Amino acid sequence: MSGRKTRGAFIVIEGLDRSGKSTQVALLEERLKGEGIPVRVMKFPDRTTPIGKMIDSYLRSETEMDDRAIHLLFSANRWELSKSITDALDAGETVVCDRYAFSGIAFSAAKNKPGMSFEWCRAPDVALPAPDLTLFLAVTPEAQRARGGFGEERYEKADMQERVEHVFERIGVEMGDGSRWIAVDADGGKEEVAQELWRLVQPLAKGTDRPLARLWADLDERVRNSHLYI
Ligand code: T5A
Repeated sequence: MSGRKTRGAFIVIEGLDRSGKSTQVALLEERLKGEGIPVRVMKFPDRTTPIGKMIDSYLRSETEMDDRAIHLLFSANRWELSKSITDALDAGETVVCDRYAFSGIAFSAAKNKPGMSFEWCRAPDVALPAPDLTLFLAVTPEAQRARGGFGEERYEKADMQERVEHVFERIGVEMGDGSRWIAVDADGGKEEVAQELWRLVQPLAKGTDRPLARLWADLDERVRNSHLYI
């Protein structure tokens, strides 16, 4: 397609449970395809891989697991698929991803367990491909609970969701200048939210010439450089 840039854009949709992420990812995919833009949709956890199957069983409360172990599996699930993300971007596809490392930090740090500080929870995801844009779907607890299926899985409890939201807020603040992380009011109707998301995604729809960044690359570099002087 004319006007395409050197690589596809990496767009992540984040939010609390039942905030409408999957609905919006599907509408965004449809919109991008309608514009003739090649799209790759991804979702984390990806429950189809062997690691993903272990995560699925845990989320359905069919198995128990140490909190630190399940955290590392969620991250491993992203690393095992990270090459598919970069390959798709290099091939010029726009990658639209339903949840990513931010959920990994938020849901684990919200447990407030020994050894699970914010920094510890972030560490395994440092250097993953960084999204060009993360859209955080903000819903009120009332809207969240009114939506179909809430309460079926392990983390879908009001107090847990409230703690998760606080961690997401911290992540949003730390993401910096406001161009890479944008909170969107997602209490409205599906089409209304979709219009707003499209307004934000459209400037990236034809891809980008910016080199793909790595998540929290500054932290990674600082720590690796300090090791050179040990
Ligand atoms: N998790 C995830 C971790 O702990 N660590 C990690 O690293 C990762 C990646 C599963 C759990 O795993 C945790 C977080 C989660 O607790 P999941 O598979 O993404 O993650 O599961 P859910 O968050 O439950 O995702 P869902 O896909 O079920 O919810 P969505 O995608 O937010 O919501 P959606 O689009 O399916 O919509 C839910 C319902 O609401 C309706 C829909 O029709 C549907 O019935 N709806 C609306 N209704 C009214 N107005 C709107 N605007 C609506 N939008 C959707």
